[in-house]
Amino acid sequence: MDIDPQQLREQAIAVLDNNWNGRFTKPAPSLYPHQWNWDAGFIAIGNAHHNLERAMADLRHLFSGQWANGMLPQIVFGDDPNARYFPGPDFWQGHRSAHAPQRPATSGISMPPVHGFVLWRLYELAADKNAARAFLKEMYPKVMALHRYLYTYRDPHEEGLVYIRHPWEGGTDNSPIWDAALARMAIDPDALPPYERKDLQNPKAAAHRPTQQDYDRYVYLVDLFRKCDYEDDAIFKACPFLIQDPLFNGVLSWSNEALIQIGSLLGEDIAEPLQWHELTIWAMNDKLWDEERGLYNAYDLYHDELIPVHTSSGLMPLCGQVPDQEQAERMLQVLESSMFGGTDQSVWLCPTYSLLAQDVDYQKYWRGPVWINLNWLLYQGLMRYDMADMAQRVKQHSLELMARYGFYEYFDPRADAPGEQGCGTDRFSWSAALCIDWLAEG
Ligand code: 9WN
Repeated sequence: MDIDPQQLREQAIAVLDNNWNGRFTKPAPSLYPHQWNWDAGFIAIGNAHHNLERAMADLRHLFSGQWANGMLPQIVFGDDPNARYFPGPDFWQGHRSAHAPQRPATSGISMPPVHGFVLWRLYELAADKNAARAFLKEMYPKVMALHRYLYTYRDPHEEGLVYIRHPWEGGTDNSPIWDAALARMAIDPDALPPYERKDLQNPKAAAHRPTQQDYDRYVYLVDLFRKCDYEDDAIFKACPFLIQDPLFNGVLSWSNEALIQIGSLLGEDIAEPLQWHELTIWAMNDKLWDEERGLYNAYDLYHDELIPVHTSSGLMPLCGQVPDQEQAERMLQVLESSMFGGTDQSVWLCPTYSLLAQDVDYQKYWRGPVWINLNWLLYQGLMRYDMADMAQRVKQHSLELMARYGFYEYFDPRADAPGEQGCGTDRFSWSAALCIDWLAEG
């Protein structure tokens, strides 16, 4: 299909403009009416091409919700009275924490730390380097505080691997990676606080959203965190969901690297990010790398076992240049294989879950569909290893999906799928933003 880059770019900018509410960019017009953490990072990359002020405003707004202990929340709530989202601020009860800001209201968990490499990208793209440098100076301590929080409170054995304690922290809410840990959580649905999902009101998204069993567990965990007043030590002792995720730690590695670059530019002492960087890369290769399967596993810290499922999260450490060249070549083979369908004309790259898995579900959220942000991370990773052919394939598939079907949240990976390929909400901000970034490369 011939893509009209100019037209696609204009459409993408219109999506971002439409989702901008004057203070921050929403991930989507109605399904996600507040500000989300890693979304804000990807959105800033898109805006940086034509509206650096907006990119900076979004990140400033996000960090206005940062907690005093450095934790950067998954959601910073806006104050639109018509916003319908569960769980809202009343459910999170962030005020129970001694660290949460008075305002804005936030959730009490975090998300993959994309902000380091996002800042560096903003700087690279900026025409006005002085303004961009001043912004780096403003943000560097905040991102450092986030990473310090992660290494202090989320790496209990000081291994260099950070754990997440809720599927929403991973950003891949119902990924098969979490299945076993969630299934083993014995919860009594009658003992859960009452709640009403709002996500099912979106008719197109409803069919693909996480199940009721998933939501019961999401809610159970939030309730547990509230009961612990969001104290990390107490949560670590009580929480049955503690997972070291290769996507999260791969992104962390890339951002560590960016903090070294930013710190050097600003003349800061970079000993701390250097140490994080080396340790995390070493630990990922030592503990999470799976030579036989050719990708990185997740590790369940609570049950003390590897989680060997074939999700594309296991390929994401490429973006942080975690594998060496030989490992990266193994990963490329896996991507090319029928698991992810890399050379198969009937597959849109890159499915989030192995197409050979018995329970792959082509339209169910993070259990098979193509997501543009993961494609973008994969593309960046492949480029770092001079795997330009496959990188271009990932890029081309992403652009074509968006040009054909619109800026959807996720896409059915089967090129010959019956019905609609665009899934979830339309006019999804990070799809539009990363489209702009790709188009700018020509
Ligand atoms: C919970 C906003 C977010 C993304 C996540 C995506 C989805 C939320 C939800 O939407 O998660 O955080 O309600 O399903 O899974 O990656 O950041 O776009």
